[in-house]
Amino acid sequence: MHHSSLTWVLLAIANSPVVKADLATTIVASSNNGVWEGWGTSLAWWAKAFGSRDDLADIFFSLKTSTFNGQTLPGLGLNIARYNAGASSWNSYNGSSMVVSPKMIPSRQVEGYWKDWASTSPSSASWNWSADGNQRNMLWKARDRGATIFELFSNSPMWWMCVNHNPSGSDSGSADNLQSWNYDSHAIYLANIAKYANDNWGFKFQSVEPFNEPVSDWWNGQTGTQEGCHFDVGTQATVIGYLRSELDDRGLSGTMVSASDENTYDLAISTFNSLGSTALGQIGRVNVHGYQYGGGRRDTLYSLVSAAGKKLWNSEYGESDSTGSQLVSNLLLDFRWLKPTAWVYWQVLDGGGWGLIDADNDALTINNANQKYFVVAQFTRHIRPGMRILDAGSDYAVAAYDATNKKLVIVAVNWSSNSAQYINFDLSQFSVPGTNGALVRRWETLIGSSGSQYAAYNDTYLSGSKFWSYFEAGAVQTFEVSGVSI
Ligand SMILES: *C1O[C@H](CO)[C@@H](O)[C@H](O)[C@H]1NC(C)=O
Ligand SMILES: *[C@@H]1O[C@H](CO)[C@@H](O)[C@H](O)[C@H]1NC(C)=O
Ligand SMILES: *[C@@H]1O[C@H](CO)[C@@H](O)[C@H](O)[C@H]1NC(C)=O
Ligand SMILES: *[C@@H]1O[C@H](CO)[C@@H](O)[C@H](O)[C@H]1NC(C)=O
Repeated sequence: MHHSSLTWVLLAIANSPVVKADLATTIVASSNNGVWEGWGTSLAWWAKAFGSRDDLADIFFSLKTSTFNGQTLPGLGLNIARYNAGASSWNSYNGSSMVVSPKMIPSRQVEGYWKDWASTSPSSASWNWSADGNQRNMLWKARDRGATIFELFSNSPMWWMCVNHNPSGSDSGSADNLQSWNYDSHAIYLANIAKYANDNWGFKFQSVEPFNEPVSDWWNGQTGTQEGCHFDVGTQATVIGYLRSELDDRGLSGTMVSASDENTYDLAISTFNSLGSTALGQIGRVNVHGYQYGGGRRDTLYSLVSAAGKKLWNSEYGESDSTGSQLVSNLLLDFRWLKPTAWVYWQVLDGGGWGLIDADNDALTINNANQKYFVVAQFTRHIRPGMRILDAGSDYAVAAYDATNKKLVIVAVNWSSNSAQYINFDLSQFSVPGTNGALVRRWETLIGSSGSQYAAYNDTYLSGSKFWSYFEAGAVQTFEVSGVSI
């Protein structure tokens, strides 16, 4: 810091009527927590339900403002779409047909492309490229609005590859459900989809993820409500090898294999440590889910993955807190300790507080946006692909730098449930910390069930190399400072 804290307090007093409990935040200009690849959502269920809707595509994948159900919704500008290769089909072959869990939720059955094992050739009658039209439509709508990164992922192999023919998991939940004669079939399935997309769908999948929370034991064909499959780590390693070869054989050596989408940071660490050097060498990126919330060793996972020279994504995050509080807390922990280069929400449309917009994917009804929607907008509309993520030295803020436009973005929150305060931002470590007196644009959303929803203000100015803002309790604020050089 260039200024003493006394100077600081005097400055703050001179510029604001009341100053209490100030928090000083120094943005670490020399830090580099990675080049941001973007924000995304998995398609799967909500896109199967609503894949034909242009209005929803605008809301999630563009930056334009829409009116939806009487609400003004700033577009989230998501640029990553994860497409779910289905595991279900309703045909019979050689006397076999799909076994369905008694608890299966219909909106979570995703139709797959490979109907039977008669032929691996994608042009044979064993393959139906018309399957799953809705989810694919949303993929194209995302692309048409500027999404640039696509991942193909699997929740379960096709039903007929599974031991019990049930794509919700083995009968015990904890046993591998992919039959050993189908280890390569699962890889062929995904590689054929990636190749077909490359040749016919007008885009390339950047990566293919063959698993979803594979070491977890809740993928149970008797009780499952969705598609899922357990894979022991040794089986994961084998399938990763097949997938790498099948992609290469189709001229897709530039398509990454990502793994393993484990449920928690700690499970991702143990899988990473057990996969073995061959499989690790075949993975381009580690995907992890954020369901450990405030727990787990994000820092250890980051160290392991970065030391291995691989990328790291939080490829799936979700919870039922519609207020946005949990989301902001966990996202800021991710920025500080996990240092992912992309962050992907699970289902942007869903019920029970899980969706950014409340919806029922079975009844096909859509209600209002949750406050969580606007909280997400505070991040996704400002921290954009290509920016360098900077350390703000705290769990209540993150910063990002756009070198092309010399723009600094800061997103910060005050967690206090019953009191407000000023938070100060010190840019003195930048070689040019903006221009004294210049406007700092600001946006605000209140965590909770009501209050500001991405309200914009032009009322904040740089004072030397600092600025400050009053934070109501639960306020999430985004700032953009122009003319900044590192
Ligand atoms: C939020 O405000 C309260 C009360 O002024 C303060 O004690 C707390 O440290 C603040 N927390 C953050 C993370 O800004
Ligand atoms: C069809 O099922 C029979 C009896 O289970 C089996 O012997 C045969 O190998 C199967 N054929 C194919 C193509 O799977
Ligand atoms: C392919 O899938 C579409 C969509 O579900 C379905 O309408 C069609 O009947 C299927 N065709 C074949 C040959 O299975
Ligand atoms: C703030 O100023 C910018 C130009 O610097 C303008 O584009 C924007 O609309 C203004 N926002 C508000 C809320 O007045």
